Amino acid sequence: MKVDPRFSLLVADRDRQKALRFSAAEDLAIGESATPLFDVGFGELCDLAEVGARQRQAFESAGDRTIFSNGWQSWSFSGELAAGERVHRARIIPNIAVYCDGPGPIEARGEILSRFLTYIRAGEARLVLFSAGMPERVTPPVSFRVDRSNFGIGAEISAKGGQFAKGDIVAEIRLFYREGYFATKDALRDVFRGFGHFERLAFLGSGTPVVPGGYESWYNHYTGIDDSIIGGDLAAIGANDNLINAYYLRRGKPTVFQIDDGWEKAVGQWEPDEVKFPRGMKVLAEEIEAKGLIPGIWVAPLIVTKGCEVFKKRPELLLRDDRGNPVPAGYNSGWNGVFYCLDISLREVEEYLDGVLERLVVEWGYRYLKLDFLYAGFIEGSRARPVKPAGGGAAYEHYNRLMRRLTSRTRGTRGREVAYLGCGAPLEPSFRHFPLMRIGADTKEVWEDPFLKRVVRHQGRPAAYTNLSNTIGRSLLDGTVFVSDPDVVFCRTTRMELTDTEKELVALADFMLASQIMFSDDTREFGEKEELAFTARVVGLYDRLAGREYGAERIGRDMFRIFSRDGKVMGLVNLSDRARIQPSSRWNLEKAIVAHARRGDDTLAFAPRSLSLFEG
Ligand code: 9PG
Repeated sequence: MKVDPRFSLLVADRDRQKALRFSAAEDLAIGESATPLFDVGFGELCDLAEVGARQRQAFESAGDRTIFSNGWQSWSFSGELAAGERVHRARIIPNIAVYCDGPGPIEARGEILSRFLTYIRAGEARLVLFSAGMPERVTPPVSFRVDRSNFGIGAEISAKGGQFAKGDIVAEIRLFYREGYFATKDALRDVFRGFGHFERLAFLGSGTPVVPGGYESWYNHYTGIDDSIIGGDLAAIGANDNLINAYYLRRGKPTVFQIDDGWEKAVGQWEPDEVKFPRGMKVLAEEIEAKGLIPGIWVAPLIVTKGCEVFKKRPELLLRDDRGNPVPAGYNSGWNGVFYCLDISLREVEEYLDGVLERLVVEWGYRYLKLDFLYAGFIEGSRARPVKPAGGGAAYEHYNRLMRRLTSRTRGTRGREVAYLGCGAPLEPSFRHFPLMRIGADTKEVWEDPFLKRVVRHQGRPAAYTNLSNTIGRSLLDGTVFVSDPDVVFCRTTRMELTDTEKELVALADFMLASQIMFSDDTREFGEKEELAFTARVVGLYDRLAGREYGAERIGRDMFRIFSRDGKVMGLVNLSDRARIQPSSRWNLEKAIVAHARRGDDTLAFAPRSLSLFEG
């Protein structure tokens, strides 16, 4: 292993894994956006992980080796890539690529960039590398670059502006070899249990993983909300057998009712829009609470749009480039184009945002805070306070300090517990603050938006397809690193381009491979024959599938096996646009739980965009 001379390495055995602990070999001031830690060849990695000779041979000769790529933030792509496959970067609108990229150079030809964790898989065999961090100390986020041709791996940290004294630990990388999905998952769980971060969510549900659920306004109304629309939604939730009432509320489970984007004066100005919400937001939180639901609200604390007050009146709070111009943090056509972000190194920004959270949680009484667009904390720029001891100099140190403060109100009004959901958030820097985390792109009432898919090619584009591939791709993180929020399940038929089979696929994949079930339909539109019948079927399936742990594994492009730990349930997910033929010997149509398959001679043809499940 070639270790960068600025660091020294200590290898230890922990949790039946190798712990590679890197510390500063000298006093260091980090000036570059990506600092190399080490480079290692595949053979040496196998030696280090004590992979036996036979397994290693199998590894090297397998025809179906894949590399796991985990994108930087919630909306970035995550999943296994086979030879020749790559993730597209948004084009045409460069400020959209900013969303998903993360710090450091984008991936070069011939390599796969993966943040936080990566693995190489051949059949059941997995060689896994990840940044385990340390519960007692915050370390910089780690990126891995895997060479596609020889599986050599380079690792680097993102710590620009940071300083380390000689001997300071800069990273703890874990390495292990396991066979099987659940053996891998257990190894991750062993490490992240040490952070104890799930305990903060105990009130949202019982069991592991916790399964919170509820209503959110976004995919129902988008920004078109007002006091009477929200009031109407609230009244309607309990009025029929919709998913949230049937599966959560009526069964006495904690249920969220979350107001999304559209309540505020402007993105970056977190006061109620007085025209839409003349009674203010506090009274709504009380009304939600009075109905026995947990009041939730959306806020994007780190970003500012051109129209908002901070942008105009407190320009000194904005992150700037070295010529003094505000740095774009993204592009959103709904927010009249380019938007910007705050300089999170500033005390004034911390005080200002702390005041925003104080208002939402303490003054108004919201207890489920969806903090969105958090990736903006890592946008590169010249931060005003780069030097210790002003609070740490690197983005990850500022981010950590700020997020700790913004999520510090764990009890709101009358001592009731508060939960924070991270969204659009950098995963490694966020997990200890946001055990509840959006792990994928927005789902949408359409499988793919052709313009976003073919023209913009943004990896985090809102679409059922991108959403599902992330839910599957990140299933190893659910219940280990995160209580995963896969975004919403749809049961509606109006304003809806997904077929029943596609909606069922979303509903089941979310339930089996992630934790939170959010929902965003207008339940007043629901009729007995269609929406309520569909809902009853989903609830029936949830009840039948509950109590087991599930996993998924890629078997081909857009094709996945799905299975329970106990082997009692198995199935197939086809995310492709074509029917896919599989040998029928594995599946017994007589024992189907849900099947979208047609029998051929010795084969089954699985319908496009479908999930089939069988009793094993
Ligand atoms: C509110 C929304 C909802 C939603 C969030 C986030 O990459 N994109 O183009 C992109 C667009 C919108 C978006 C995320 C990504 O939506 O995920 O649930 O809260 O903000 O504006």
